[in-house]
Amino acid sequence: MPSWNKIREHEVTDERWFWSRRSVIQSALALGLAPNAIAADILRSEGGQGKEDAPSWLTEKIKRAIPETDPLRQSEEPAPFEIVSGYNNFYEFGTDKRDPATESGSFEPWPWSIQVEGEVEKPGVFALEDLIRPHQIEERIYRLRCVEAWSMVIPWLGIPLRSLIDQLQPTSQAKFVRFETVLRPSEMPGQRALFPSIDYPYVEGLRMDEAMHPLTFLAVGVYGRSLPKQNGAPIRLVVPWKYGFKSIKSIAKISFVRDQPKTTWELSNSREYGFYANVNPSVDHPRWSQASERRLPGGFFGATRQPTKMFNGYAAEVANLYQGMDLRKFY
Ligand SMILES: Nc1nc2c(c(=O)[nH]1)N[C@H]1C(S)=C(S)[C@@H](COP(=O)(O)O)O[C@H]1N2
Ligand SMILES: [Mo]
Repeated sequence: MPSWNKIREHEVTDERWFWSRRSVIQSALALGLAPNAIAADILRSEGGQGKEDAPSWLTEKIKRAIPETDPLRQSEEPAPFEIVSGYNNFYEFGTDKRDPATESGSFEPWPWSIQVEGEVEKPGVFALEDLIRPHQIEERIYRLRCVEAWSMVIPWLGIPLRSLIDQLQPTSQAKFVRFETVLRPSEMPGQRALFPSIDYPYVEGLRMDEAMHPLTFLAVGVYGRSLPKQNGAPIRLVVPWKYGFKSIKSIAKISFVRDQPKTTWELSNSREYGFYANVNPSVDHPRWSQASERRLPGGFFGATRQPTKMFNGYAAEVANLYQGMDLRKFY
């Protein structure tokens, strides 16, 4: 299939760019240093790209985060910080994997507020601090599987979405949660594009039971620090059993709604991208197979291809959410 090859070539080029630019990491990996040590090194050398912008209430809270408690997840090897923050999809800053890191300089995530509306007891505009401060920050080491058939392991910091939903108290009429990314064309070059590949603001959504699932996470940090802009500063969703596009970045609005929201990728091409977007090796994308994935960063000879697991390996936790549903129809 021609487009599959095209995507692979494109991504291989990206990887080569990484490895040439980042000899530091290469040698660190060769020496067998832990990813955390590598991340610390990069933070020292780069000043952390926006790290200083995060207010102290958050950086202090992040320091007190509970480390990942699940032994299975602890045993997963996260991608180095440089890959996590240098190989991104964030179309608001451009469509190349490097763009989110290099084109997000004008984006100012602080101060941040979120509008909460719809079927909820506590609507209003909240300072991010009022939504995060009441909750304990924890670490979650999750696999992220992009619909483009690459994946990486990322050590997020944040709170279960469920904790925030409990705080906001949706009414019994709320059946779905709808999320919207900030719309700031003056700070986001991708939103100024003459012929944008998707419509803005970026919209995502979850069924209420998916939103309340204990794995569903709101990240405010990664690798022991606040979120870099390219990863969705200051707050983004992480739904580890769904394709990465569900994990919406830089959330500015949360709506509790009765009807299933229309989401960005669905609107752009509903034949290729569905609302559910559960990782599923037996339901192929119309233009490529989803049976396997390239795990980044891989070794010197490129990323290793490995079989994709049902629900991205989280089937034991989430399969019951979809009992009786035809996952070919509800892709
Ligand atoms: N607002 C917004 N959120 C987004 C995207 C985007 O383009 N815009 N890309 C999605 C896709 S396709 C993926 S794979 C993940 C990537 O997250 P990461 O760059 O932090 O690894 O973010 C998702 N969230
Ligand atoms: Mo993705």
